Amino acid sequence: MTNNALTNSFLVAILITTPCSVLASPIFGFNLISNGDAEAGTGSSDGSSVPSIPNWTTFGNFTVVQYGAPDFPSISGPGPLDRGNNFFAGGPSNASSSATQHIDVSSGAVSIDTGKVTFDLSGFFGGFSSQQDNAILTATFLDSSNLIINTASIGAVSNVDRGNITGLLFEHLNNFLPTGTRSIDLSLQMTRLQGSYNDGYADNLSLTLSPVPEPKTYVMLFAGLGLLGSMMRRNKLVQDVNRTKPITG
Ligand SMILES: [Ca+2]
Ligand SMILES: [Ca+2]
Repeated sequence: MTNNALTNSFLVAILITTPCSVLASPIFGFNLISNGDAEAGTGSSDGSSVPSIPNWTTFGNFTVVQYGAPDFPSISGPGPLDRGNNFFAGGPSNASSSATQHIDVSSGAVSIDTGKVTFDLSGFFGGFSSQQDNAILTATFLDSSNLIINTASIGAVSNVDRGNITGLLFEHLNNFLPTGTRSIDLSLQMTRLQGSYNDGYADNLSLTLSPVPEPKTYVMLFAGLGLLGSMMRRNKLVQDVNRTKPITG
């Protein structure tokens, strides 16, 4: 390999790795919630049982129910297109139940503390018929001492929002992640306001973190592309000159 080829390879390597190095942390760019779709494990076929739910610590009769169970969201009513088999539900005979999950994001500390990491919290939330039972997902941002920096909540889809139809609607929140965040506590709270069953429902919960690219990253990228382009043109000139050089001797 010639020096020019080596230099070009080096530049290409820089161009490929520079913007991506920002994304190198394993906490960026994918759903950080484990079993956010309630599909790990078997859901209750009628809502009356309370199976254990992988990846979540539950309180009260928080449960997972199969779509299509009688008097619950159906397989084709309002809800996610990719709803799978199950959704989270508040469960039988209780006014308040919840499930929590702790997410360590300390590996992204350097990027997080620049103040240029965004979080995206989303999910489907709903309830039963004209009842006001509801589900709320709260993300609590904690520092290295597990002290609360800030919180963000979505959900609380009302019966009016649903048009008094049993089902789930999409909710979404996007904002900057507080600097100093080292872990995130997630809590899915189900609240019963009518009847005996806690009909707070939720599914397809998602929390993703994304670094906002620095403007200088683009400057470096385009500067690098320009430099690479000029070097390639120069190399082509050299090759052309070599190709047209008269054969001597
Ligand atoms: Ca599901
Ligand atoms: Ca109810």
